[in-house]
Amino acid sequence: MSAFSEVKKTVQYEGTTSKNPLAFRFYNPDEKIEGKPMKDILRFAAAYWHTMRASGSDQFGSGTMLRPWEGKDNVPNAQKRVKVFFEFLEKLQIPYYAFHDRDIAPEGDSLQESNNNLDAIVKTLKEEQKRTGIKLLWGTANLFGHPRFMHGAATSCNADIFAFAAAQTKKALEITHELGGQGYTFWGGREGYQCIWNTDMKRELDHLAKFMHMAVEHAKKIGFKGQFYFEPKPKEPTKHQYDFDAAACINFIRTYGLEKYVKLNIETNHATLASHSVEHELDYAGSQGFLGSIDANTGDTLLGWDTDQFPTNVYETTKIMLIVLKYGGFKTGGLNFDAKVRRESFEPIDLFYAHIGGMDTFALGLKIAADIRKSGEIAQLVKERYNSWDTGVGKEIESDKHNFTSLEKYILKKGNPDPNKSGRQELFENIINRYTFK
Ligand code: XLS
Ligand code: NI
Ligand code: NI
Repeated sequence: MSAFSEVKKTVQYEGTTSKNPLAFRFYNPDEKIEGKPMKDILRFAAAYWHTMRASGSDQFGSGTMLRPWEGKDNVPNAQKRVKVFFEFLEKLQIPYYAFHDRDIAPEGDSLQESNNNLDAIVKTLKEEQKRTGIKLLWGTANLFGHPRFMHGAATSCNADIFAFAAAQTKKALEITHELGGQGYTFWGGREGYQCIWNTDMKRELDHLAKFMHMAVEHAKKIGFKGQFYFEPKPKEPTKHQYDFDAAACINFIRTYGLEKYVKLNIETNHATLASHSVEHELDYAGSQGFLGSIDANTGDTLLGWDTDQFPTNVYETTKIMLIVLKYGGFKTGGLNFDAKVRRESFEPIDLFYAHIGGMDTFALGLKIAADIRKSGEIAQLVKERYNSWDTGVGKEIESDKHNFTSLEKYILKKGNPDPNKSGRQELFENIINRYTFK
């Protein structure tokens, strides 16, 4: 039985002249870019929570999605859903997926019951992974949906909630490990606050760190060698989230001695909510050695919340791929489509169009990025901009041969420095356009 009978065969690369809406025009999985198959650079993943569980509801109305395979919210239906998901992944040639514990299996009346439900679903996931070769990019726990987490999970004012979250995360780590997951993600959920009057911030931050250390310790205990990620997001659902942006997360990770274990999972829409661009967040994380994985989506410039749309902006994917390549590519991470179709795009086929668009936009961005890197034109201009650091006093400063006194002496002797060079921003932009529109 097929859930997507409209999609007769696996979506294939047909090249730029194709008008087939169920074909890739740029994503050619085995085509080599910089000596590596495209699929191994991009490492696409689909998000279980959006692709299988997003209902299309918003603050003003209930769900709209037409999902003929859905039935009661029970284990047999959840098992059926897993099979539908894998049919979807296979038909799109998506090699990885990511999930929250509560997306894949229904929450029971007790933790024990929830864990039993998870075990049943993990069995099916394992079978499907084996059948298809599709892998788990990362797992995570939903520590925000249930009312018990209204004050947060690891940062709750209630110690029992911390304990519950720890127990839930223990299981989520164990199933991620059992499924061969390559990573485990922490996203703040409700780890933040609304009102400073009732909040002991220092205590909450200490607790969050304690929680992550417990996760690291448990991972060691069970032999989980995957990468931990911390996912920055500035607001939503709380007003002040502790994982505001890359800089705040890295500061937290270092302050609490987690730098050996935790890298970042950067999401485009979260970057823009923090008034950054995703390229800023990625380059910052990369420069500090914390670039782990990417939640690939995009926001809407006119809407100030996490709209989680599919990426369609080639400039953006070019910038992203330039930075990913600059820092040596993904190790355990990948491009996880943390994105959902619009409320109005309610038919199953829209899930295909959405992912095809996202995959093609990234494949094209990758190709352009590789062209830009190959010619070295931009790199050369950047190098020239900084060439005062390659010789003379610049080189000496970089090699620690100076201090304030010696630099005072140098500049008193030299006199006023020569005028600066032009930044040539417009020229850079024109060159990028030349590579983008050929
Ligand atoms: C929500 C986050 C979430 C994480 C996983 O805004 O993006 O989906 O990626 O918990
Ligand atoms: Ni995300
Ligand atoms: Ni998000």
